[in-house]
Amino acid sequence: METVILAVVIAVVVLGALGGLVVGSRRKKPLPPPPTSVPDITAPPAEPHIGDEAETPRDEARRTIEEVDLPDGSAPVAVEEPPVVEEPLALEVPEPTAGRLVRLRARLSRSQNALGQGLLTLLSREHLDEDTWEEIEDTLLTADVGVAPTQELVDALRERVKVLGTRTPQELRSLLREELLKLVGTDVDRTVKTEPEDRKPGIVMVVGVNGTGKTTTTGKLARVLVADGRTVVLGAADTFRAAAADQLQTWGERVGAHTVRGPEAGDPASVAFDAVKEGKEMGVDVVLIDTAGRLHTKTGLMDELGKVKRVVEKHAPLDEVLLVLDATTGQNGLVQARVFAEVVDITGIVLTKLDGTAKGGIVVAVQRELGVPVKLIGLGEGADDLAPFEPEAFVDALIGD
Ligand SMILES: Nc1nc2c(ncn2[C@@H]2O[C@H](COP(=O)(O)OP(=O)(O)OP(=O)(O)O)[C@@H](O)[C@H]2O)c(=O)[nH]1
Ligand SMILES: [Mg+2]
Repeated sequence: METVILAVVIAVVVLGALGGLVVGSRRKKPLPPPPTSVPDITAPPAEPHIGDEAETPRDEARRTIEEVDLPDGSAPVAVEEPPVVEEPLALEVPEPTAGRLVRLRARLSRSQNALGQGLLTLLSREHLDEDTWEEIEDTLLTADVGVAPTQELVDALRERVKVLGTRTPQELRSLLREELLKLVGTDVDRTVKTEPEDRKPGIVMVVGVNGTGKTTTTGKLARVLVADGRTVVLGAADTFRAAAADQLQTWGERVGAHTVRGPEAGDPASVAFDAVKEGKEMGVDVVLIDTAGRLHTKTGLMDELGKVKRVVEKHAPLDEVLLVLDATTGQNGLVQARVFAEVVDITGIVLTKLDGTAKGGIVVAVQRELGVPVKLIGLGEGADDLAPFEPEAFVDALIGD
């Protein structure tokens, strides 16, 4: 019995010593080297040296603000937080989609005058000499119309102006309007396909490089659909950041659309798959899938996007794959477009941030490049600042009334 007690005592002593060592070695800073000239051997080793324990040990118990006495000596009063009452979110009623482009036209023309008005001014010059035609060409190129379309337009204008002889401003305007419309294209179907004939839900996937406006567009599109009386499920297939799913969910909550999300850093393809599955089970009209932004040059990420599409198509073919392009990036958008189109068969283009650029000509260039129509345009950060692309309203906005 005694030996057991002895053993326990020894163990406690040894452990205590060890613990002290560990804590000590953690806390103590190395002592400054003793001065070489006059070694002070009289100082007791326990006396603190300069720099020793200058700061409060981190693990020392601290007083919280409640424990600190107030200056008048009165004890602090514990403030009780009022219970959080969860109010049901009032659903927003999005604006109808008809006439949106007309409403947002001012946004477009504000920055587009450079193109439309610039061309009109040039065409109205008394002498349309070579220099003027070159300026017209430059105006178009600066607006990102693209080389081939610019050449076509200039050739057509030259021909028609010649035939016209005298030019009234009115004639010039309608001539330019016609030619620009030809370039933009009036006979393509620009409806966003969300209503397959034989099944529900319609499936739309939104893709593009980082920061072009995919999530915003997905949210705005959900509102457009809800405004048109359709039901929507959102798929947060951007699993890179939790904030991305939150962002999408917030858009959904505003109009009562359910968001399907997965674990952070999870497989985007499986989130997209589940979103369509839930959409089917809930019997909604449309499932919109938001994907993570990815650089077209990262092959791994592009492959992943291809996989998302293939996995979703185990349910049904996608009705739309919308490529979101930031209009302010100009010609670089074309390079992106080409690569995305190869990987996921783009069916429509959304040009965002047209409110902040004079490079509206990109509409023409990108359609040419892909042979895919621009279906929607983003004209601001507001929730209803997404408009169906209507060539007439667009061109009218360019050249003004
Ligand atoms: N002015 C303007 N801003 C826009 C438009 N569309 C989107 N934005 C803004 O662009 C920024 C990026 O939008 P997001 O929707 O988060 O872009 P994203 O493509 O989802 O970004 P990642 O998921 O990070 O790749 C936000 O500040 C939007 O408000 C638009 O049409 N006009
Ligand atoms: Mg996003």
